Amino acid sequence: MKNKFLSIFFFLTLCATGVVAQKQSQVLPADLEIPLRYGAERLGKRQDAAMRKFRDNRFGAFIHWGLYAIPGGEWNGKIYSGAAEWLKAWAKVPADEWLKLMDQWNPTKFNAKEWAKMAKKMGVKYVKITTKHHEGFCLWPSKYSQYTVAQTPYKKDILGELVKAYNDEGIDVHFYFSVMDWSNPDYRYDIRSEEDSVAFNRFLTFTDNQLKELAIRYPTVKDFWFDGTWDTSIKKNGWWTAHVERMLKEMLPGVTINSRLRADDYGQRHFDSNGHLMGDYESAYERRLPDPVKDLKVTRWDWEACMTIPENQWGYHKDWSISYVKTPLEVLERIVHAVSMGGNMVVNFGPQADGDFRPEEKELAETVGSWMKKYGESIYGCGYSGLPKQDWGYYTRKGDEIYMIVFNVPYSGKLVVRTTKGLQLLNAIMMDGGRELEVAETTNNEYNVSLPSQKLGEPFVVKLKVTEKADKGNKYKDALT
Ligand code: H79
Repeated sequence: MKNKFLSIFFFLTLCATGVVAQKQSQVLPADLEIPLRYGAERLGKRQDAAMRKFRDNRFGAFIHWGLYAIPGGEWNGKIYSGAAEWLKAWAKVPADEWLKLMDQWNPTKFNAKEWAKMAKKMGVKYVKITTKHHEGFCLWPSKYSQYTVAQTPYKKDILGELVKAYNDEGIDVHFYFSVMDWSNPDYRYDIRSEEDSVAFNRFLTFTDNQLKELAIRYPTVKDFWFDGTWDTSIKKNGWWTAHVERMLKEMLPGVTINSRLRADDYGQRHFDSNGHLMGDYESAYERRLPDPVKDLKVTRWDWEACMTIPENQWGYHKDWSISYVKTPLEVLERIVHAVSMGGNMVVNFGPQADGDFRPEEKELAETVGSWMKKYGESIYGCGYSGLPKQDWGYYTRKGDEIYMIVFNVPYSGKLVVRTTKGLQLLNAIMMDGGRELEVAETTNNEYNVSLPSQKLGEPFVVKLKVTEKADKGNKYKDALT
């Protein structure tokens, strides 16, 4: 008993000092949890139809499109190598000067139907669109702001056109929304005075209004992905993030919300002070992925990663030569890596100011799309296999089908499969062409799958049929709950 009180005291001290930040997996026993008004709304994964759809989609595209596409990383003759959508900050451009770029917003080549066709061909099941990035410029005609597409030469509702075009192709639309807004003088980085508090409350009302407006104008939206929520001002107003989650879920039944929106009573973000995930899925894997051997804890919750094609450019940057640019193969490997660990992957595109995509992005969409056409069965609706990763590549799994996505063909031509206790391998076929492969059990629970001898030019997939021996425990089923 004494020990218990000591632990509670110790834990509360850590919370107060902020040491218990992001301790994701350290969930306390229920009787040691500290009471929270604005913590996780729910324990464990959501299992309703909308969440299952979110999860089964697995592969999405991000679109970062805003005024930053016009300068494309260059200001007053100087090229800035930082992220193009942050150029206003790098070049210290005052907000009113930056927002004058609106006079040049006239994407004459923009064609929402073409964008949707490109996404469909690439094989993405959803697209996340920047409705408003940090700069404050809105891709929809918001009645709460003077900085929107309606006040540009182009005038038209770009977001509305995109929602319709993607939905017509059967692609879900998700909204990116930056809470931090450099165009609004009421935004505060911290709350240090009564004046700050009054201004920031006005700002939160403005943000609520914009969010309600988005939900009402575009009711087919499936998800809100919040960004720009890391400032102290927001951490001190965790109640507001819980309110936004509830408000959107009431307005749009089934809508999904990322963890990045959320802060709890103590300003803990993503995971609350008791270690429970807030929002519906974890969204901190930005331009990085969990280690496939060491970080298996991520299979306990839903998560979505996002990545750029260059090192760190989300908005259009005119000079991609300033950083390494991933090849389509490297992009594909990251998609597979995420799915193999039970996550989704979103690949970013930064369209040009004229409304067209740069050639590198078009080519990448084509290459990834033709692979998905052949092997998408191993991605969509698939998740963590429960098997230990092997050097040849990644496993994904859908029920009794396990997919081996092979990136590195071993010199021996034999792929090692180590199953868990009770899992038996029945057969192995090449997904492309359907040829059955020879399978030899070498030791208990270890098999060798022999590959055909011809040289294989691209990552390929071997489909395994497995069965669970009835009397043994099934680790994989636990991973799904
Ligand atoms: O929209 C893309 C990026 O522009 C945005 N998120 C993706 C999807 C993003 N912006 N910044 N970050 C992600 C990382 C945040 C860095 C921060 Fe900081 C560290 C914010 C506060 C501390 C850098 C240093 C920016 C301000 C100070």
